[in-house]
Amino acid sequence: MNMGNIIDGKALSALVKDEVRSEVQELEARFGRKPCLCVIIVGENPASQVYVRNKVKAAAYTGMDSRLIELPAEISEEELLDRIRELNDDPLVDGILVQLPLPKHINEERVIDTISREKDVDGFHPANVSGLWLGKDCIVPCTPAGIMRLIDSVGVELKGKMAVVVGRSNIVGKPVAKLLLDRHATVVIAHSRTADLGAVTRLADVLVVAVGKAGLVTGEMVKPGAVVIDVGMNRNAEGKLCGDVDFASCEKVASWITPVPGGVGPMTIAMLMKNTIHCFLSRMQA
Ligand code: BQF
Repeated sequence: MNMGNIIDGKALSALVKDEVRSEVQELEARFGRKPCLCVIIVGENPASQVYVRNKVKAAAYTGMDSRLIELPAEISEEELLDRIRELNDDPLVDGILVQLPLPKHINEERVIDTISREKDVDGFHPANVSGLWLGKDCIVPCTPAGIMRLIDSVGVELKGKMAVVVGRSNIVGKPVAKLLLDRHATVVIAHSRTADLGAVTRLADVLVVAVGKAGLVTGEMVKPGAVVIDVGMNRNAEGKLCGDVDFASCEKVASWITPVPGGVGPMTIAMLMKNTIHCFLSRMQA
């Protein structure tokens, strides 16, 4: 078996963004305007600032319009909700995203509920969450959608395979488990309290790790030939970006593995562009 192939998320994300770029041109010709993504950041969290910059840059690359709205950390929840409502009512805005996490005095759930579900490019609104779990056509959260594209890029058949997702967040673990289930994988959701995590992860033909703990998964926890997807975004002692998977040891055992950086992260951004197109189209056709 061919071990240790690296799945190039950066290259795949470039393909997806190029696809979006030509879609943007077609949409502009057909509807007389480009899709517009609106990104809201509250406060000055340095990681969040990098992420929103990545999103605005990607939008520019695809040729779509974007707006970056930077709000002070002290803004009241009511004021933020008012800004969102304005954008909900703005016919020139197709996608609205509020960068998480938010300052502690703001209730994230209220914020997410306030974004119009038609403009919810993150797929976090309860209408989209329920749509995903009921198998309806809806916006799929960007990271889970990107993970599925990465898995599909290596041509592995999911039907009948064992998929283990480590992590149970609403943003990654739970939705990616549902997407794997839709593809007829047998899905196990493990997490930080799973007893003998290694015994569970060793069952996986496809292993998705989204916990937020550097080095959580090591080579002896991976089944030989497994596809390993690392969703972690941690900084080590030297300030270097690293995932939840110990790349050096897992790479020797896995058939395919995503690196950090350059794996899931770029695909998250690319799928955000796809979701913006999706929102634009459903609004234009409503
Ligand atoms: C790369 C995110 C945790 C919490 C909130 C490219 C990104 C990251 C890495 C990026 C992430 C992570 C984003 C790389 C957006 C992914 O080259 O490896 C892009 O911008 N991401 C976010 O918006 O919120 C997060 C992780």
